[in-house]
Parts: sequence; C-alpha cells; structure tokens
Amino acid sequence: PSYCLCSAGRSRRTGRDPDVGTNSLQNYQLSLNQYFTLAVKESPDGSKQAELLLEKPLDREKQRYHHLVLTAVDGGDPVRTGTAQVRVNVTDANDNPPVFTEEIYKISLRENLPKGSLVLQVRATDTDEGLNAEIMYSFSNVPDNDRKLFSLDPRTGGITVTGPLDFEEVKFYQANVEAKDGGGLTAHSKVQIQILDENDNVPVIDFTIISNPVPEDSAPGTVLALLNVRDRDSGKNGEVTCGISDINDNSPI
Ligand SMILES: [Ca+2]
Ligand SMILES: [Ca+2]
Ligand SMILES: [Ca+2]
Ligand SMILES: [Ca+2]
Repeated sequence: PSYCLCSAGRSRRTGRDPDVGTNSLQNYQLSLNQYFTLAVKESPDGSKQAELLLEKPLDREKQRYHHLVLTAVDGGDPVRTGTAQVRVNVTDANDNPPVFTEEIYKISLRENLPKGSLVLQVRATDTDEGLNAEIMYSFSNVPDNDRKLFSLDPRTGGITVTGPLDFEEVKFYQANVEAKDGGGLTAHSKVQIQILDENDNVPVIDFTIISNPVPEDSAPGTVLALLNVRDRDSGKNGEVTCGISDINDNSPI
C-alpha cells in the first residue's frame, strides 16, 4: 500500500502479523533519509505502532516530495518483511520575499514622448508558489505631480508615460517601487529617469529699437537697436547664430 501525507505531521501505522511469538512483528524500519525518523511504541496488548516524526525543517523550495519506504520485520527464520510506500507532499509556506532583478533601474527618455509609451518593466521574482509568489507592484513615496506623469501596472510592472515630459521643466525623476507577494512580504527598488533634451524650442528674438527713424547725419557706429536672442533648449539645440539678410530699401523694419 501507499500512504500520502499532505503535510509533515505525525502518521501512525500499526503493523499486523497473524503469527505469534518471535514469528510475529518485531520491528519497523524506515528508508535512509535526513528529514524523518520512526518512533516505535509498544501497546499494552503487545502490538507495535510506528510514528513518523519530523527530524528537521522541510524546505519546499528545495524538495517538494519525499518518498519513504516503511518496512515491517518479523522475528521468524527466514525473516519476512512487509513494506509500505510513504509519499510526503510538502505544502508551501510564504518564507521567501520577492526579489527585484535590479537594485536601481536607470533609464534615459527623450522629452515629449507620446502618452502611453511603455518605457520600463520592473520585475521581481519569488521562489514560493501560488499566492505566496503572486506579486503586485506599486510606487511608494512618489510626489503627486510625478504620479501624473508615470503609471505602474500593478500586475506586469510596466511603467508608461501618462503626462508631458519637458526637459526644460524637469530633467530627472526618481521613484521608489515596491513588490508585495500575496502573503504580504515586500521588496523595494528605485527607478531613476533621466530626461534628454530635444530641439523643441525656437530661438526667441527680443528687439529693442533705440533710434528709429535714423537721422541721415548719424555717425557710423551709432547703436540703432538692441537684439536679445534666447533659446530654452540645451547644448547645440540652444546655440544661436545671428545674421542679417538683405532687405529691400522700401521694406519697413
Ligand atoms: Ca513569497
Ligand atoms: Ca516557500
Ligand atoms: Ca532650440
Ligand atoms: Ca528641449
């Protein structure tokens, strides 16, 4: 016969041997293993009972089943034995927290990315099973303003852009993300988002006229107007060169 234990508890087995005296049941033996032992107890009526005891903690993540062979031995000559197969199923306990694949997720994004763009996937693993390994993701300690710009899918860990990213306004975002398994164990990681400049601003010219119309006897070198040119972009995108193109004599300034 085969006995299946659904968790590691005590199992009592009484051997039956219709013979009497030394030909009757003498002892039980358990196959060699490191987790279980047998305690054999004798009842007042002389029958022997075997209790299967847990010797050291089980770890489902290392071994989910244990196969044992229980042997009952009589004292006859020749010795006769009976065996029973015992299969121990180890059920899961939530003894492992989720683990993020990265301590810090760093990405760079172009400004003005369209809303709905998936920009990053955070991921945590959990070596338990079932609900104990089911992970929900969430932002933690994120300012309300930033929450409007990014959303995190609690199931997939996907981060999408949900608002305008403007390098000229904010160049860097940081968010804490949490992974929580179905048993309530948590892990934390960080997301760092660098915004990259795009050339999305045209140069703006401030034109201050000092003297107009210009008297015909003005000396060369007389300042006629002040030009102030600005471009809100950075680097090459904000570098401005000024030039005067030919204008018709009759054109108004
Ligand atoms: Ca877990
Ligand atoms: Ca476990
Ligand atoms: Ca520009
Ligand atoms: Ca820009």
